[in-house]
Amino acid sequence: MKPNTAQEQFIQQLSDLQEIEILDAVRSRLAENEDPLAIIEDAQEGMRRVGLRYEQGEYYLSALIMAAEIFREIMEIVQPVVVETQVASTGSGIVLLGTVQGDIHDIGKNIISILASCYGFVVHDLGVDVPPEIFVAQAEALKPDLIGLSGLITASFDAMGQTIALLRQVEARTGRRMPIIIGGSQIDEQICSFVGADYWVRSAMDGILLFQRLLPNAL
Ligand code: B12
Repeated sequence: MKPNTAQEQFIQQLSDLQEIEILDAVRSRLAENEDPLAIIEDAQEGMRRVGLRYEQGEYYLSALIMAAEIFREIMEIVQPVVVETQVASTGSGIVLLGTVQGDIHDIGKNIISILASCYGFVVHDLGVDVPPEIFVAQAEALKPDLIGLSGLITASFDAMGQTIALLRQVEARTGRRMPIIIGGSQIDEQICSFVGADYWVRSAMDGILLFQRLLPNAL
């Protein structure tokens, strides 16, 4: 869907790294009872544009750092509202989550972690730059019902593939099937089949809907 003018202004403010203006806009949107997830989605689009401007040489690394800091501040405001409004324990089950080795992007993964907890899943978040062996050890110890891998940089796709190959060996050894979902702004169908994952998503809500579809009554 094409953003409307107010939405476009919001996205552009984040893309322009206008910290004060964007935080004010977040507060006003919440005051008008807007869905906090719609705010997060627009902020995600703003971040995508920051990334493009970096890719095109208009922004330097410092802009990515600044954008991450602004997003952190946005989440500080939005998160309590998400927790308050999204409580709907319609799903259940254990989710093992982490950003794969070599990648330190965690903003999207953290949103998934918060939302999945709100929706009744038990989340074990291993953090960022997680080696394949740690995923395997935790998968064996925690016996998750599904595994979510996050990765945003091209270099992380090999790590995803290695992690998934080892997790498939655990499945073969134990006879326990663990659906594997990958997520991140650069992920698509081609990467999903390249790394051997079962599913891929690029939005938090699509991720949660998928979790619910896969694990309606896991506990
Ligand atoms: C902020 C940012 C950073 C911050 C990250 C801070 C942090 N704590 O995460 C910092 C400054 C550290 C950073 C560093 C780098 N970055 Co950076 N970064 C970004 C940026 C602008 C935004 C990412 C973001 O947070 N988006 C907002 C969140 C909410 O969206 P999201 O991550 O996509 O997550 C959503 C979905 O994808 C999904 N999701 C995500 N994970 C998962 C997992 C599961 C299981 C599920 C279900 C769903 C799911 O749900 C989330 C919520 O809806 C992106 C641009 C982009 N298009 O992504 C570049 C980008 C990812 N970075 C890029 C690069 C190149 C780098 C660096 C290599 C730069 C450098 N020269 O050092 C380093 C890499 C460091 C490393 N080893 O990881 C490139 C990657 C290009 C590529 N193809 O490899 C991008 C795409 C920018 C660009 N267009 O060039 N970066």
